[in-house]
Amino acid sequence: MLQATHQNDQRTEQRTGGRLIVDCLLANGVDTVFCVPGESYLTVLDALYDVPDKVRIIVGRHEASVANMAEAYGKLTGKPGICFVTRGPGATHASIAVHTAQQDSTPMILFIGQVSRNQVGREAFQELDYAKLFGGTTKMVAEIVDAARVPEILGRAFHTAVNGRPGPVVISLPEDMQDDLCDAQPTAHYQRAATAPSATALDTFRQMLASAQRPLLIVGGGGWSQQAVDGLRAFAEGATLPVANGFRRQDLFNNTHPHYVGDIGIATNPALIEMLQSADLLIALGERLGDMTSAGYTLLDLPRTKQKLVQINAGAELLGTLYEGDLLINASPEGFLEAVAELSDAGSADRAAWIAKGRQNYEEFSIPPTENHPKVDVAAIVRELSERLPGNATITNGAGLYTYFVHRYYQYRDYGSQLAPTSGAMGYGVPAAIAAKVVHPDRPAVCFAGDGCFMMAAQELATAVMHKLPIVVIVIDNSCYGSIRGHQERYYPGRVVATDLVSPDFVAFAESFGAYGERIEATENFGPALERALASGLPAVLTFRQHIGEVVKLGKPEGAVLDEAIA
Ligand SMILES: Cc1ncc(C[n+]2csc(CCOP(=O)(O)OP(=O)(O)O)c2C)c(N)n1
Repeated sequence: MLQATHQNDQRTEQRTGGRLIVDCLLANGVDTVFCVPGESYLTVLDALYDVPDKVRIIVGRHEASVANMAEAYGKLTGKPGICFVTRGPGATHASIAVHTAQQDSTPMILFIGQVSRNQVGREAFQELDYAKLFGGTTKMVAEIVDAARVPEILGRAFHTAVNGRPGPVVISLPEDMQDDLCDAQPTAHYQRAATAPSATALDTFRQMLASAQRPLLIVGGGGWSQQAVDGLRAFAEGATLPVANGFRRQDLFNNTHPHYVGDIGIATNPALIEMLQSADLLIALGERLGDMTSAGYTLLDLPRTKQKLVQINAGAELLGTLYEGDLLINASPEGFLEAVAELSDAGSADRAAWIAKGRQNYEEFSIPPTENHPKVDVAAIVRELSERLPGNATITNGAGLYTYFVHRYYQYRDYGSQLAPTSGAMGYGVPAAIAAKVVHPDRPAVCFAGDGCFMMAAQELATAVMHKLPIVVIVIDNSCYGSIRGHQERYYPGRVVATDLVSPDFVAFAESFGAYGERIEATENFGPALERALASGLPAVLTFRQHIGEVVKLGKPEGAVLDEAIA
């Protein structure tokens, strides 16, 4: 390892590569970074030391978590989430979030310390080839071997992360490069390249819209913004369209709006599937209609759907490449919705009835069952939470059977009210809630987690306590990896293996971090417990038991919940 020799050379106004990296971050509007420190990027850390009022550092306990935080930050703000980790072990830990950023189309830049340039290729201590490691999960990987090229490469990183289909970028920072002095100046702030439909495409779209009797607008993907979400609402109202949200993109259209007909993801409402299949026009805006939004590519015919299909995506590589589509439009949600703002079709009586039927089906489906309640009823708790929290609260989750209840019974209202990985990554919810609290300190951030999911990121309670970020975590404790257990019940009855768990006492566990903890013994105790948790001003864990019988029931064929993979 090299000895750090320089700060900056004041006489020549030269800067070290490390300082130039931080100056470029500042020039690109970065005010928050997530990290676990490492000796491979000490010079960058030292440059951050000088800008405490400009850059907030959220230091966490595991690279998977801080990288998930950065990913969630990118999802919430549309700005690249910035994460710093150390070489090999840090990078491999962080890789889960890079994969999520890819699947979720989230702008993110992961910076990784690297061995010195003169050691590359020797399998030096913790050395890794990041181009190979991240080649399949990123939009760009670069190693900066010349400090003078920091501005150029960071400029490319920011533009690559946000433009086209947003996604992750990895930048490797050889340790000695960070100490080199150079004359280069930081780049200007990155720009978003505007994308919009052509006049011809708009014309065709208008005609298709006008002749559709049973259209369905399906929204999803990345690159959304408040402006786009406002535009979506105006468009759906003006053009008389029902709106369905893709898997884990339920916050793009207010679930209480009369045009909202539900989400297509895990255990989709059969009536919505019927609506999808009997539609005569599908408009997929940002949504790539992938594995989870098509029930494993079974809901729509491949490659040609029997419904007319309009695909709108910022990523040209997603157009016509899975489904052929009748009209392909290369535009971001914002660019498309701006262009169609004036385009309205009053709609026929038939279309209003089509929407009303879809809405009624959604409403019936999203009301928790009124009988056969367990003592603590997850569905009722989710619905109560939905009713108690303001629309701008952020609800987060990872993967597990429990997410079925959250997605079905919570009514997401405002943009940014859902942070959930379409990659199906466990351990996402806690760091995502922390990121939500960082971005919106004045809004509640509530994480749902199974006992399995929680324990993949539970150490970040310490991060929440240290940074005074009062998230609420609701742990559904069923002493098993429930979703996998459910699959076993269904496909390998009587052969339960490797899915039982023995978890700690979650209340005592929370308290040991200095967080608030409370156990809920009956459904009706949930509301007051939530109020106490929120009033405590501390990070909080509320937990309750879910009987194994519930899990088994949901796994059985007649339970129907596990018809599709629970991710
Ligand atoms: C990182 C990761 N590891 C493993 C899986 C596979 N997996 C999906 S759900 C699940 C079980 C989740 O258990 P828990 O969090 O307790 O929730 P439950 O299913 O019991 O509601 C597992 C192991 C995954 N999706 N992500």
